Amino acid sequence: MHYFKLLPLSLLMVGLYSNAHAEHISLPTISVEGIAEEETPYVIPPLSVSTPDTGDMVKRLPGANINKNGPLTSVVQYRGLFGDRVNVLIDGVRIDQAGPNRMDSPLSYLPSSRVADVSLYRGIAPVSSGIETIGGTVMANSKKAEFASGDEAELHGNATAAYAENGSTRHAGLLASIATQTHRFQVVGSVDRGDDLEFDGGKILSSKHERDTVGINYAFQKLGHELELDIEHHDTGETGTVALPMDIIYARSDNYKIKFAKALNNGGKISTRLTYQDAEHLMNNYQLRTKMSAMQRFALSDVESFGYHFTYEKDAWSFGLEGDQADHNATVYNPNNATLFLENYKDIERDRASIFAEWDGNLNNDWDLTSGIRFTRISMDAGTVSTNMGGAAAATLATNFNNSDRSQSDNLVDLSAVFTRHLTSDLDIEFGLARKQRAPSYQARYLWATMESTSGLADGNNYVGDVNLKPETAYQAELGLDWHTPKASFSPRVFYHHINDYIQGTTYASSGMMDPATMLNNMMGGGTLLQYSNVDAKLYGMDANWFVALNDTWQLEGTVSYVRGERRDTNDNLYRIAPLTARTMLSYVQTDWRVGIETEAVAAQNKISTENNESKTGGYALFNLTGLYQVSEAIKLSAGINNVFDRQYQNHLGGYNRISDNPDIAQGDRVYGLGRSAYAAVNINW
Ligand SMILES: [Cu+2]
Repeated sequence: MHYFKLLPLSLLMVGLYSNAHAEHISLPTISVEGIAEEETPYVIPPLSVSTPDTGDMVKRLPGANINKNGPLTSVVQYRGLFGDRVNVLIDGVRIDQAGPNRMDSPLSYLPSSRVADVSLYRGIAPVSSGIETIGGTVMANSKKAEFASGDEAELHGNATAAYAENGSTRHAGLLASIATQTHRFQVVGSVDRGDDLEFDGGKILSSKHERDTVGINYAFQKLGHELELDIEHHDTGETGTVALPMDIIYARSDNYKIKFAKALNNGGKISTRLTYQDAEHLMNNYQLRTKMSAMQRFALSDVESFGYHFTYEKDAWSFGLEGDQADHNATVYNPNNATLFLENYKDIERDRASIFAEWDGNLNNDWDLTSGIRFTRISMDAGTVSTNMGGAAAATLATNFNNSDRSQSDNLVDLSAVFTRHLTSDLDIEFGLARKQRAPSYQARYLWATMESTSGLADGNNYVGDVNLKPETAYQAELGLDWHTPKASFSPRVFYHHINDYIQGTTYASSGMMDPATMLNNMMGGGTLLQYSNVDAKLYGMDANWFVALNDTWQLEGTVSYVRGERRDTNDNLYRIAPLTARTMLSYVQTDWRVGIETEAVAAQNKISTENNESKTGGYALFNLTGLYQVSEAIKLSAGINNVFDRQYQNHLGGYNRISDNPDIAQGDRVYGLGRSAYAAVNINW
């Protein structure tokens, strides 16, 4: 009984963007008999209809949050770890970023109008969920058509459209399919458009966005064989990223996937998957913002990657062989002098090869265990760079880099064991231990010029890399309860992460005024210069989700997330750690309509990173109204008002305004959160 699939965080919005074939959800669900324990991974249906950004759904998962660098540039944070540390899967696949600052973050590849669900492994991610899962695994899946149930071919589809007042945000998604019992063909597409967003006090310049996606998918199934082919094209147009030094002019990607699975006579199953991605990105600092001509720059970047994934599953066992190879480039140019260039990243290779074994089963009637081991080899290399920008200092840095030991490889070992003990029919206890590793990002290893291309850190500091960085090693412990009755549930988790060789910027050890990095940094404005280093860190905290049916029509539910991140080698804090956040929703539920009021209470964040020059933020509470009306089995309408009282607030994870010509937000101030926005949406299934 997948009871929780319908309940967490808003019954209110369930089904609004449900799968093309989703059946009418009969409500109230509190009469459902039999209560299951919380699902793994923990899934929520799509909730946000007011923004195009799937990050607004992900941040509703317990322990999850979003570092927002622009309206489409959401970087997943889970329990204080973010960016390259979190394994984000879109339809099961890890996507590489063409942008060295993660402007095309993985979530930007799946617009909210096409989302079927978002989920995460609470706490320790199983080793089978991916390579480099030190910060967990978070997933977003797109809507997919189903095979026909009868002998006849069937035509189905789903269309969604929404409008939000703030920024005149419009988005629409479409899925149309024709299917028999053995063949299925679907086309998907989406359109997102929006103008500059507003807060009580002005506008965020520039926070406009535009994005189109289109894809085709064919699937075949017969006698235990499954085959799927998928091609998608993504095109993000001019989109602001005020927390970063440049804005997106375009980010285009073609993603190909082929999957094959076969059920074996011995009861086992083999699955294979090949993926290919080709993405290109243009950004600049003068089209969506003003920059004096001497400082104007644009950058072209690209990534090409190939991935493979083979698994064999039988009974409780699964075995896998997988890997990927990514090739990155990024070059900076001066638009006013076509001869000038700087090769920021040149022929960067980051190749991963990995094997794993996992056992997921019942030890006896009372105990379940998920346990696995994974070995990974990561090989990285960079080409020789050149530049004619930045004078002698940059030339010296390039020469030093070209003479350095750029070819590096790391061997990683992941181990995990998560025990679940069923104490009573409605109470489970969970206990987990893991060791997880992550190799340095290509930015941390190969950033040779003093720049800010840091995988979306957005701390405003300039960085230099270090080819000799060691991998991060995390030791993780997790303890949780899962209490579930027909009328109420509560699933708290406490966790502790002990991370050795945590990669973080520390003050660059300059040899003096003639140090080439110091000289180049001074030439570029003289901001704080940090160098990626191995330090020691720990993170600990708790997160919980809960639900109470007050009576047949009223229900209350929510999540609370808290994390504390500290250095162990100094007494500093870690950078950009989500403040204590609690979401609470009170809903009134009828058979074909529902309304709710949600509060989002966020505490002040005073535990900031001195090393990163981070600034504090105050606490605030927002109120959102939501409503859903099921007109017929096929048509659902929804509407609501976010930030009803137009509260002015600054989200700690929202980054700093990098734009000099916004009269409403000073340069260097934290970007304001969105003001009031009324929205309406329609969802049609056929
Ligand atoms: Cu970019």
